[in-house]
Amino acid sequence: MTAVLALGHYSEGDHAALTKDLGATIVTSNADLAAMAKDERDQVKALAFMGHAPLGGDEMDLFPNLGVIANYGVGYDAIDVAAADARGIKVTNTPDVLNDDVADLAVAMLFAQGREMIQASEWVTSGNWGEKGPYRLNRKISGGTAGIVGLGRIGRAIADRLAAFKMDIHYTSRSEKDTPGWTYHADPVSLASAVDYLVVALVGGSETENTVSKEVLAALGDRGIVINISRGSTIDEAALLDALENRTIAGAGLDVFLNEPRIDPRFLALDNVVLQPHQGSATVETRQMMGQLQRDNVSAHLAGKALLTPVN
Ligand code: 8YV
Repeated sequence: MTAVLALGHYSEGDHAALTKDLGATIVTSNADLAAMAKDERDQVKALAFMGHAPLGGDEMDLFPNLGVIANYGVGYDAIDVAAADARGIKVTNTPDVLNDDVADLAVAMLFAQGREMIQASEWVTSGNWGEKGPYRLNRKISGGTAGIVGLGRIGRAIADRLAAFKMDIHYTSRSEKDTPGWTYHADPVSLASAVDYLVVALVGGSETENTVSKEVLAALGDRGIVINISRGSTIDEAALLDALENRTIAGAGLDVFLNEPRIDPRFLALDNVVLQPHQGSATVETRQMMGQLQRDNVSAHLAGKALLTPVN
């Protein structure tokens, strides 16, 4: 056993680097932590964490010498940071390196759903194009009105892309930003009533739970398309499913859900959605940078140096 324990389903490259560069022991589930022998747990100084299963004080207490939890991802809502604070444990994340990929996927889903690309592709592959004629007309996206829920680093990257499509940008955020020409809304209902596309780029966690509520979805209306690349928890999922089934909104592009990866089967019966398996940051290039940043934070801690991207 070594000073570094890694938890998660790592790519081959990350797996190799964790073991080679850091001599890490790798386990895949929270249950594996409690199964470790006490003398092994006592040696752990750093935990490289990947995944979305909750990591709380009980797990932290298994490792009396744990000094850092280095999260693989920008969102660290799975980690109880208050519990880490109380134990003097630092938490780090992997911000910025994934902004482009997550923003790209948000825009791709907006276009895929808006232009009905999945349905239109099925029109081709089913032979309908040859037998029945052209696919039905869909909708113009460029020049539309988009609302970004949460104008942080990723929200800004999405807004910049949509602005290039001549879209009118509205947003809601903790505070008004210096974004000339973009319209700030103090609350998400006001935002939703002003736009056709609602793109959710919030942090996860209890403070943003169900920000996109039944009322927000009603305000968005039947031309509305919801895009979510944040966390499933930011949307009232039952209300979203009702709205999609009853077509009180037009559609959705979703990369995140409650209870991933076993998502609500109601999603699978819908024909007005584009569904992705939480893959916003999942490119070879970006995952390499995320893995490197995670390992650099672990190395910094072991060397007694300042952490690169601390969150507490
Ligand atoms: C995950 C993410 O970290 O960065 C985030 O917040 O949700 C993703 O990049 C990744 O899927 C590994 O769990």
